Amino acid sequence: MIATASSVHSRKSRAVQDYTDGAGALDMHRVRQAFPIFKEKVYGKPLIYLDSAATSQKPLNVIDAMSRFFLMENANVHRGVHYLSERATEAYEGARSKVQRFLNAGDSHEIVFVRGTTEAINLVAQTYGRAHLRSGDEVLITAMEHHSNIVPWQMLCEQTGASLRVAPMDDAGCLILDEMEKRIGPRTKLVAVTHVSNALGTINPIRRIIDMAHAYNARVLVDGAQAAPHLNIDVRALDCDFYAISGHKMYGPTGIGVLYGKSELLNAMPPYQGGGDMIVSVSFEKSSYAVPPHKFEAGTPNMVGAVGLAAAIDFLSDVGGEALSEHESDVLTYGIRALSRMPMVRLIGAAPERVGVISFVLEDVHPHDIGTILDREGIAIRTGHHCAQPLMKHFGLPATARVSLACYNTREDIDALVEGLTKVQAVFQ
Ligand code: 7TS
Repeated sequence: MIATASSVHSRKSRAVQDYTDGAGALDMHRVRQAFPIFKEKVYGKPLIYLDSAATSQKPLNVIDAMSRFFLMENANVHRGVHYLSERATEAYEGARSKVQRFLNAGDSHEIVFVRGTTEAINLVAQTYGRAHLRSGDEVLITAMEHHSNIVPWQMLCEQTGASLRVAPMDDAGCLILDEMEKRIGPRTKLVAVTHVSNALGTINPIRRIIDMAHAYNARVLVDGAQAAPHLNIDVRALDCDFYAISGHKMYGPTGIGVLYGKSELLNAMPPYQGGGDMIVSVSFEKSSYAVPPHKFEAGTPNMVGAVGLAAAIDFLSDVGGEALSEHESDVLTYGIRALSRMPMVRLIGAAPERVGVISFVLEDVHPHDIGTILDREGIAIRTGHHCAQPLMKHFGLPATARVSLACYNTREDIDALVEGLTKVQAVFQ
């Protein structure tokens, strides 16, 4: 079946879904109904999904948009003159424009599709980093980074002779900004910092950090993997040089993410991978490269992933704004209070500005056992080091139990968690 003009048109002028009740709050019945997975049972029990920082569940409009692409628009992009190829290109480039608006980037050429945050950071390290860093230069990261914002910089430092410095955090899980500032100077070429900690939920004062770095002409990469599902992101207001996100953590599919980069930086950067679609001309003597973003998108891209990400942005815009942040903050505060009332629970991290995450340990119980027992109750949490081993070391822990929230979680989910943890305590008392 070929997409008709009207089916394509319907993608463009989609019907906005209203997820609020009459009073402007989220209608949780409607929100949860948007996620088919909540009809599933786990060990015969309703699914309580508290692991959205690992990956979020997917709303029906994302699943539908992706299947519609395969059913009606599938062809390779930027290649054919035929109808479907033009449709697919329109869908893919339309998704890029949607991401541009979502991040408030000035130009859609500043939006590079990648596999996810990990690839975005590696891209910057291996292109911008290798072109600009020399022995004696410094890359500054922080003590709360995910491994994907540590290891690429270590690799870059090994390749260039630059050194890696680390800004410390305090025991509440907040960056110590004075100490961070002391580590920024004329040698600093790049600062790479997470917007929101995946292990603690801390929201970092990114704008201040960017100003500190720019005072020394250092470039700043912001890891926005955990910020994108929860916060309004405005790359121009932040004035960040690079911003990285993953589709799958913000209600979109896996295998698609975005690197935002300022035009002048992307223009001057060498390509990341070579291949089709990133060139202007190729001869055996020399090839010339396309302009960004295509210069960084060698090979057939994840077209259906981009379409799914665009649908996820639609979902966030429908559900989002004030109502969503109020709801998420209500469930987070309720959860922190409920867990802090449990005598055996020790909460890890207490940043005043935080979103989405509660990390904790239970006296004398290995986090893995907590996760396993909760699982039998239908409750999904993550346990372990959360790919942030240096952060765990700071707290003197090998692992924590982590509850992470999304728009579909409710106070009832927290009540079920507390009940589950009471059972865990009973086993180990
Ligand atoms: N940065 C942060 C802050 C993250 O939380 C993650 C993934 C990444 C980068 C990497 O993202 P990816 O999409 O490229 O894998 N964080 C987690 C987590 O907390 N649990 O599982 C994955």
